[in-house]
Amino acid sequence: MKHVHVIDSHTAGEPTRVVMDGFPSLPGATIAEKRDALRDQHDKWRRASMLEPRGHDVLVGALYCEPETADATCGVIFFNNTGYLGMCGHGTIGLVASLHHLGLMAPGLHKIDTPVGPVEATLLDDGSVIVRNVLSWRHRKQVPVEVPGHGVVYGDIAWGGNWFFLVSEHGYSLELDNVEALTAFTWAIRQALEAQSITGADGGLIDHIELFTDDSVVDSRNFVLCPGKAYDRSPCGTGTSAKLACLAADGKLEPGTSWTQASITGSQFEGYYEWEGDRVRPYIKGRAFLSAEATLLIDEQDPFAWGISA
Ligand code: PYC
Repeated sequence: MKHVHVIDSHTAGEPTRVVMDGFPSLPGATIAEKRDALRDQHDKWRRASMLEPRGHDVLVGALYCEPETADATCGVIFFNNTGYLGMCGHGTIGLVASLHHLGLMAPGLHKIDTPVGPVEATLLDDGSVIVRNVLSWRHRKQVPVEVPGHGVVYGDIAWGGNWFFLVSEHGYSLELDNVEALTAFTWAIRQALEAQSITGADGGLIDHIELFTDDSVVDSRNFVLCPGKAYDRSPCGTGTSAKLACLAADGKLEPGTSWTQASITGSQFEGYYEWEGDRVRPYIKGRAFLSAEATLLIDEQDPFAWGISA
């Protein structure tokens, strides 16, 4: 029997499963190299902990790692039901809450190494966390994509730690009772982008689609389709970072000014940014709550020991 020690939490409704130990040790001097080793040599461990019967489509995993740099508290590799994420805002907040629960992280500022560069997380006394994300920017503005069954859709392509296609003109109601139609629409956009070879910089796969609408209470409400076709229950930390980059590029939000982003579930993140050259440094504030501390058991004789996959 194999044992994997995990801490589950949710950040603004979006779940994170932090893997503390039980995965094989990974070769590599950097977190990106360790991520590659996990993906190329040990991917079944991701599948076992993310897919049914132990996981589900909405879950994001966070493998707790030794830091890559001397002054970091730890490193982390994010993954989900289909593969690997560069950065994950809600997952970083969940990681911090989990490490605090285990007595491994005190309130204050912590550097965390990720495959796409270091981020910083400040754990506040009230349990909320401010993530200083990787540098973010808008790569292209109002890019047309022909979406079969929907016509031409225009969106900005921006980096916030993952690649996003951000659409404001879409005619859909961003309400929870409309999730099925929103999922079908955003999945069609995602497929059309791929089919038409519309990418982020250096051919980066655009694997997150984000729709926006006005919100009656806060600055904006979004619907975010994640790579595995589940929608983000939180406002998405990297997606909010990409949004801040677009607002900054359009001159619609001054540096240091607070932006409150609501999700389709009504949960919220607060964000602001600073310019660093021609890119923006996003700051995202949110809070995670713990939901389980558990040991996953993997019995090699179980036909679904390594998850149910197509
Ligand atoms: O919060 O950055 C985020 C995120 C990415 C995918 C799901 N959540």
